[in-house]
Order: sequence, then structure tokens, then C-alpha cells
Amino acid sequence: MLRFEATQMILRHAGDRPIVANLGPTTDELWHAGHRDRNFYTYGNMGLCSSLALGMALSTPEKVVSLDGDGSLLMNLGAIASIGREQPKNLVVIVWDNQQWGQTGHQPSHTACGTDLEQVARSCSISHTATVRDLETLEQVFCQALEEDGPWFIVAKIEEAGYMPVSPIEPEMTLYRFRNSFLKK
Ligand SMILES: Cc1ncc(C[n+]2csc(CCOP(=O)(O)OP(=O)(O)O)c2C)c(N)n1
Ligand SMILES: [Mg+2]
Repeated sequence: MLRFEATQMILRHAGDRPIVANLGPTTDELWHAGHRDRNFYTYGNMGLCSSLALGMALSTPEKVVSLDGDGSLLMNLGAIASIGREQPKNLVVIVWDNQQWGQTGHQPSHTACGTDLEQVARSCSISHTATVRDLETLEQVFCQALEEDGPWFIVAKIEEAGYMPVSPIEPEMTLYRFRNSFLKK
């Protein structure tokens, strides 16, 4: 499953729900798949995507989607424990698991060597979990996660087809647009 196609599918189903994107290619592909006010792009802040999404989920009744990365989440496994502790019903975490720190040179990550992030989530009291390897299954599980209470933790094993141009996003503008989108409601 290609991450970009999976990102396009997520956007088709997400409606107006907030989406937080991991740094690097995940943010770039989200921008190319469809720029919108409710996309929260991140730069440089490795390991914080799902922590940001957790904070948002605790602050809004809307369902919040986190598009995290294996390498980033491995750097901050405490984020999974905090999600398990807080049990936000409105949080859906998807981990784009390419089993590598892709952007910095494709070094194999722990998930290439046996670490099972779904099992980590389960052991942190997150009971709605899945590991998926194809687009159809991801679509099925994601639609279920949008309908049913979470927290949800979905590991999506993905591949990349080369990097897209870096998205022309200013972090300050991301914050401005994103906050305003909540005020407008
Ligand atoms: C604290 C910190 N350490 C290292 C980096 C450099 N860095 C940027 S992206 C990245 C890899 C991220 O891996 P992953 O989340 O799996 O995303 P992928 O690149 O595979 O899509 C690294 C190590 C950083 N931005 N911040
Ligand atoms: Mg990765």
C-alpha cells in the first residue's frame, strides 16, 4: 500500500475532521493529497504528532485523526501510554509504518526488527487496534474508527514511491488557519 494513496483515501472519508500529520513526507503528502484548513502540518517536531492530536482530542468533541510515523512514535512511546491513560473516545491514530526513518536515509527502525506497535498499544489499554497491509482493509477499519468510539490505534504497513516536493507551508499560518477553523464553527 502506498502512503500517498492511503492519504488520499483518508481525506475522502475524513470530511471536515482535524488531521495532524507527522513531519516530513507525511506532511508533504497530506498537502499534495488535498490542502485544507483542518490539516495540521508539522515540521521538525519528531515524536509529537500523536501527542498534539491527543491534546486536540481532549479539547474538542470532534474526531481527531493523527497520521504518525513509526520512527517518530518510537521516539516517544510515552504518547501511546498517555492515550491509553486518557482514553479519548474521539482519537484515531494511524501509524504509517514503513519500518524505517525514511526521511533521514531509510535506516531500518525497530519495527523492521520485531517491535510490534499494535501490541504496545494494546498493552497500554488501547483496545481498538489493528495492523493492516492493504488499502481496502485500511479503508474498512478507518471508516469503522470514524463511526465507533475509540481511542483507535491502526498500524498501516506502507511503501513509498519517491518523495513529493516539500509543501509550501508556514508553521505560523498552519496554526492560524487551524485555530480559525474551530472559531468559525
Ligand atoms: C528530535 C529529532 N531527531 C531527529 C530528527 C531528524 N528526523 C527528521 S524526520 C526523521 C525520521 C522520521 O521517521 P518516521 O517518523 O518513521 O517518518 P518517515 O521519514 O519514515 O516517513 C528524523 C530522524 C528530528 N527532526 N528531530
Ligand atoms: Mg518511518
